[in-house]
Parts: sequence; structure tokens; C-alpha cells
Amino acid sequence: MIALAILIAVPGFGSNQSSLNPVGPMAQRIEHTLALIFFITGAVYLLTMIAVGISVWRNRLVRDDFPPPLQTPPEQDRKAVTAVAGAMGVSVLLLFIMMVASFITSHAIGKENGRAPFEVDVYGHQWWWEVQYPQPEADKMVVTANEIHIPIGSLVRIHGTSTDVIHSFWAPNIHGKRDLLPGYENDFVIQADQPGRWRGQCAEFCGPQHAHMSFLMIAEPMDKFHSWMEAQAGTPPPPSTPQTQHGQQVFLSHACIMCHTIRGTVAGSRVGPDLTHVGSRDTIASGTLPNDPSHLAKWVLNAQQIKPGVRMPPNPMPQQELNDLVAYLESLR
Ligand code: HEC
Ligand SMILES: [Cu+2]
Repeated sequence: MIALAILIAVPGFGSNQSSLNPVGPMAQRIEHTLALIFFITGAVYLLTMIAVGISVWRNRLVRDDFPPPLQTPPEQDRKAVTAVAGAMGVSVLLLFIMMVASFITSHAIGKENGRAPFEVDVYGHQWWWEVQYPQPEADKMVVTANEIHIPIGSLVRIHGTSTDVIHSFWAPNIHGKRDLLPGYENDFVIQADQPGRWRGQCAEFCGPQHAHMSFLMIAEPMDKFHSWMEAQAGTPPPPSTPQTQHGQQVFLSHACIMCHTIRGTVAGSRVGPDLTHVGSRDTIASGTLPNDPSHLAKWVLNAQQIKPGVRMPPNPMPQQELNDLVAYLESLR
């Protein structure tokens, strides 16, 4: 499409967080509507500017005709009325075309609802995303945070809600914005046709750390998706080295267990992200930090410094304990 070709020139095209780089049918339709509206309004803007230019040029001050007559001749007046009425008619028609186009788009996007073979439950929290894959056996339930793995080429139903305030789920390469509302469930269907990592972001102001509430959509081939699911459904083996064993004790003897779950241990709280497989994630704290030992240590020691106001208190502890705790968390894959 020509529209697409020209939009390629726009900076940000090809990026992993841009509606100009759609990777699935829903985002593609949205991008086509965007292109249509962009070209219609762009053309109207250009034509208007040309008309303004012509009229300025035509009516430039002519010295011997100054001041201009107060009364325009009636025949010129009639011409002006016709021109304005014509322009209004065209505007209404164009607005109507854009309205119908956006109506058709939302209809087409919603059409697939209810036909998706996969379902993901997404809960917005201040300021992170809880992600669950419901399973027939409750103890095989996959629970993760801030990253949503999906198989490519398949419809996936997102079942979204919020546990506190209004959030908005927006992964622009894959779909438009969808609000997650407390006490209300919002279902929509997404699809990605290319493997890749596409960044998403909360798109509704939800408190001081709203800007640090992003997530990753990880689209991968079906077999990779299934092996990921299988790994996530398992309970990690007990820690095997003295360091990670000590790290687990540190975890279990601190406040962490009041807020976090690690399957296979007594920690079973759901205030914060499930840490059963935290070591397998790319980022921590909702896309705020890369998941590596030094960042993880800083986060655990004082998350308030990184995300002021975050719902996780500082955890002062000796360096040795911190190192072992971090080694244990990173071993949870
Ligand atoms: C009062 C509840 C609370 C306590 C206590 C707590 N956390 Fe957290 N934790 C949270 C919340 C909430 C988040 C999500 C923060 C965000 O991203 O906005 C979080 C995030 C994390 C993350 C990042 C997970 C991810 O995938 O992004 C790690 C790791 C973590 N906590 C480890 C710990 C450890 C280790 C302790 C104990 C030393 C601890 N937490 C104590 C509430 C808590
Ligand atoms: Cu939010």
C-alpha cells in the first residue's frame, strides 16, 4: 500500500513499539485506518493552505485601490457563498468516510472474539502486569509478570481486568489500546504473525509510576511457545548449591514471603509478581530494569530508589545475604 510506503519514512517505523509497524491482522487494520485518516486530513490541510495562499496573493494590497471597498459586489458574494457551501459539503463527506472506515475497522477487529484457541488473563496492578495462563489442572497454572508469550499465527484472547485503578493495555505493534477496569472484564483478541519482542505500555495514567509500567509481548513459533509453557508450569527444583540454598533461606526469613509466591516453598502471597520463574524473565519491575544480578540486587535492596512510591519496601540486609538471595532468584528459571 502506498500509504504504508510513505509511512515508512516516518521516524519510529520498524520499531518494536509503534503502530506504524503492525505485526498482526488487528494492528494492520488499525494502521490502514490511520493511513486513510492521515492522507485525507493531510490533503485537506494542503488544499486549505493553497487556498489561503491564493487568496492572500490575489488580495495583496494594490496601492491605487486603497482602502478596499466595504461592500463586495453581489455577484462576488454569491460566488463566495457557493464556494463555502461546497467546501462544507466536501468536509462532511470526508468526515463521514472516516467515520465509516473506523466503524468498519472496529467491527472487523471484534469479529474474531470468542474464536481464540488460547487465553491469557492479564491483571493490571499499580505498577506491573500479572499474566496468567489458565490450565485445566490448577497446580499447572502458569503465572508470570510483565511478559506475555504468545504463539505466532494464532488468535489469542486477552481477558483483561484491573485489581486497583484503571490501566490501559497497549502493545501498538499488535493491537490498539484496551482499558483494564477494576470490577469489569474486557475481552479482546490479538494476533502476531511475526516472531519478535514487541514492547507495550500502560496507556492510562494510573499513579506516580505509570511511566514505568511497560511489558513485553514475546511472539514465538508454536513449538517454542509450548516448551516455554511447559517450563513455566513446572515447579523449580530445590536450590542445589550452598549459595542458592542460603539465598532461599534469606528469602524465606524476610518480608518477601508476605508479598511474593515461589512455588515449592511456603511463599504463596500474590501482592507482588510471582517469582517462581523470575530468573527466566528479560526484565524486572515492569520493564524498568534488565534482569541481571547487579540490577536485581539494587532493586531488592531499595526498590523505592528506582520506582519511588512502588508497593515494595526497601529490604536492608548485609551484602553477603543480598548476593546469595540474588543468586537464588536468578537460579529460578
Ligand atoms: C509489601 C510487599 C512486598 C514485599 C515485602 C517485597 N516485595 Fe518484591 N515486589 C512487590 C511488588 C508490588 C512488586 C512489583 C513492583 C513493580 O514493578 O511495580 C515487587 C517486585 C519484585 C521483583 C521484580 C519481579 C518482576 O518480575 O518484575 C522482585 C525480584 C522482588 N520483588 C523481590 C523481592 C524480594 C527478594 C523481597 C524480600 C527481600 C521482596 N520482593 C519483598 C511487593 C513486595
Ligand atoms: Cu497502569
